[in-house]
Amino acid sequence: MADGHAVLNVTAADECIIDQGWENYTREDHNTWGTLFNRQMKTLSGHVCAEYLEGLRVLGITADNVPDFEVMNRNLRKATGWEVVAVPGLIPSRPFFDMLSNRQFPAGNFIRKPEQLDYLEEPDIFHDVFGHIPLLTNPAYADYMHAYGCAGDNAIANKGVKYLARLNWWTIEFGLIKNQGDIKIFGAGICSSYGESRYVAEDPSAHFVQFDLERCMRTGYYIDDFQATYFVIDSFEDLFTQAVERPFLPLYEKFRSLPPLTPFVLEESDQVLRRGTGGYWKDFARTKEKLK
Ligand code: HBI
Ligand code: FE
Repeated sequence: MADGHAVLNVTAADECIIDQGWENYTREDHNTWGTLFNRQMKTLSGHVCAEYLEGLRVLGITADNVPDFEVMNRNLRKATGWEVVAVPGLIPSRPFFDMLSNRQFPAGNFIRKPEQLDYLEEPDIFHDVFGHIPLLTNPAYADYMHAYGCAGDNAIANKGVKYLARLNWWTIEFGLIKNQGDIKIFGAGICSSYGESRYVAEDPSAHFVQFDLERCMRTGYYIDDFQATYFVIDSFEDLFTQAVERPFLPLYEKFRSLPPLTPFVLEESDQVLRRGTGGYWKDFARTKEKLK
């Protein structure tokens, strides 16, 4: 999740990697992790996909303490060949994509302060690890993340990062998935957010629309509020297939001359799975603001 925040100005991936410094976490840090973990497990219960819960189990991620990457990576590598590497925060797109293409997920090693429980500007270790890492134990999702990273260089060379960032936003960060006939959460930005996970689970305002690659690449977003629409995939296998079966370059060319789509208005072509009430957004003047 990188938008509009200070980003480290290095280029090579290995220059961004730091030691996690697990022994430096204070009791307060471990307590903050535990508070966030317990609160989210309660909020997500019954609403998060089975593959996510399986990932927490496989990696032994619990409320007890901030996960130690060295310990967690032993099981993550065994599951899908991925590993988590510590970075100081947001990194430039090129090293970010390079790391994903090497099956390395860059996770900030800092944790928010107790007074920042509900929202912080920049993704911390709770967002990156509790949000993003469990699903990397799922082979199809792990392959999707790898394919996503591999698309980075070509996107940078062809002014397509905006479209990749949107695909990232509507799937990796805020995606929903069909699970045993129900619609469940898988996006890291929802899993790690108290407010947004409750909004998705309990508030009828948002539309749920069938995932469509072009619709997602063309749909802008606001980085600091809940979504007006969530896109729903059939399965991680289907998401991977859709991401790799079509070359992205022709899409970048096509989109360049088209206006962005908005999550506030349903398109004729949208396969609507749930029409939201729009209640949360009805008084928001910002729906005119520029979308990313
Ligand atoms: N850096 N640490 C980190 N985490 C991200 O999710 C991230 C990033 N840098 C760039 C970036 N994301 C975006 O460019 C992508 O979401 C497209
Ligand atoms: Fe993120």
